[in-house]
Amino acid sequence: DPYGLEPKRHPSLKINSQKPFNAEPPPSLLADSYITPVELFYVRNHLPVPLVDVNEWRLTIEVVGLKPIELSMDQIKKFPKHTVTTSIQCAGNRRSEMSKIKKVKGLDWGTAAIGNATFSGARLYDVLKAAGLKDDEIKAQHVQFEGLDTDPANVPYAASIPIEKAMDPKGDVLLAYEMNGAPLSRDHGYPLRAVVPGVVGARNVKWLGAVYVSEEESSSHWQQNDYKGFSPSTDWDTVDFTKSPAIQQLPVTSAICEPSENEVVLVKNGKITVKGYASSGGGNKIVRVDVTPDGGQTWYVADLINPEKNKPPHHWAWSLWQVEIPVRKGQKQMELWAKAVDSSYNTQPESFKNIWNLRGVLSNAYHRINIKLKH
Ligand code: MTE
Ligand code: MO
Repeated sequence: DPYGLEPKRHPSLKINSQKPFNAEPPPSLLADSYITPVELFYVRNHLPVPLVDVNEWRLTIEVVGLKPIELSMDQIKKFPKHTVTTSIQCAGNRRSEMSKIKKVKGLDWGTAAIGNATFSGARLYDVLKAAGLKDDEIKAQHVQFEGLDTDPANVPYAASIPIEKAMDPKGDVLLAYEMNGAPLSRDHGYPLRAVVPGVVGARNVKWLGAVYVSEEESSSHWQQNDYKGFSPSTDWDTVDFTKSPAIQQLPVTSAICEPSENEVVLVKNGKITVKGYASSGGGNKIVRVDVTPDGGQTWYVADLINPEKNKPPHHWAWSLWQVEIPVRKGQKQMELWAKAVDSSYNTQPESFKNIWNLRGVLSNAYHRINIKLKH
């Protein structure tokens, strides 16, 4: 069984698939801390978790036109240690809401395939410079990351990012060996993973074995034939994956984490408290979250929790938010909607209908929940 060596997981995680392991925390726990604890951080594995002996392990780095080099963990740790707090979100986060409109193909994620953590490691920028990459090398267009996790045909997980992101001195792309101050856990990429702030989870390759600076994007299934958006009218008979670009930066999203769908909420002083998260891609910051209890007749502006100092377009962390919503005397139920606005004034679409796509990615419409009220 290739899944015989999987690590132990936290019992609070809600499992979407056991082999490969895919799980997300309860939303109420997610909204409890700005920094998501490692054991509650969603896990998205496509393949078995590799068992890596760090003493044997080496990272191969191959810059187009140059001889490949190999680095040990000790050598990677000799580069200046850089620390970044960033959210990481799966392209399929909130897919289950989109699939209610019409079925989509993919894991049935709720609202918690996202987390916010502090990662430390070497800057990819520093390592690639040391490997001989020149700023004006025109053949250097993409940076491919290859994992050590492999399918039965021995094909590894892999993905790539554009060179513009990799070589942006303020892009904060890391070869990370620590998460929240401790060595990476096995599920989150031990001993080394790519952390690409502002970019979809799929490019944050875990269990790194090799980095290739190349003229071409990664040729992997996950870069070419998955993680792309399409029109609502595109179906599995007509889809042509060469026609859409690979997802890199995710659009703005938000979710209500507390209360949860169908929860009975106790009204205090004529009000209830509503909490959640909001996040945007490409280094955009969340500037506002609006919540309505009456189908958009009245919007209440939430308080944002966001200690990050980095300014857009280099702002990487999510925002948590909280707002008090007034309740009418005797009101028995409420439908809450939330939407976020980012620093480019992008906001979320009102419904899933016109953003529906066959893979259920980019599922960022207003989050809506129904609750019951107890006075
Ligand atoms: N890297 C490898 N090697 N194998 C994988 O299956 N999954 C990707 C990415 N990196 C994956 C990977 C996807 S789709 C996501 S959303 C993130 O890892 C999830 O990171 P996490 O499990 O640390 O939350
Ligand atoms: Mo993902």
